[in-house]
Formats: sequence, structure tokens, C-alpha cells
Amino acid sequence: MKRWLTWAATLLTAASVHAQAPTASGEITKLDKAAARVTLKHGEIKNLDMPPMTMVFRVTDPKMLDGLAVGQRIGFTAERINGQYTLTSVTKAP
Ligand SMILES: [Cu+2]
Repeated sequence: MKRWLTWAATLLTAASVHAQAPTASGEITKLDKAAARVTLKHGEIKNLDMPPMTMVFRVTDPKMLDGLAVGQRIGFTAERINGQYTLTSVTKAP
């Protein structure tokens, strides 16, 4: 319970700095353009208080996935929108 409250407080804090989500990095392990979903093996996501892990994200626009492929390393910003972790920007990393 205490842990949940800490997590909820972190999300509220993240929402208040909505416009300044820091860039995180990750590697694409699965792509589903039709469903606008991408699976990332990602590093720490500071604004979501999330440690490194592999998980599914939605994207705000499936066009963000154009030109990307499994194995591509990316820089991205992610936010929690309507209860779902969502990529709000993606850039290819070398
Ligand atoms: Cu995660």
C-alpha cells in the first residue's frame, strides 16, 4: 500500500512536468504497427520512476513507427496517458 502511494505520487509529479519528459533510451524487440504498439527493452525512465525492463508501449501516432525495425536502438520520451504507457516521441539512436 505504501509503495502504491509512492508510485501514485510519482505519477502526479510526472503529470505536472508533462511538457518536459526527459529522453530515455531503449531497443525495439517487437513492433506492431497495426495496433500502434511497440515492445522496448528500455533503460531507466526517470519521469515514470521506472527501472530498466522490457515492456509494451503504445504510440501516439503509428507513423512514429515508420522506418523502425526490431533491433533498432532509439531515444524516446514516454508518459502515462489514460492509464497506458505511451511513447510521445521517438528518435533513432546510432
Ligand atoms: Cu518499463
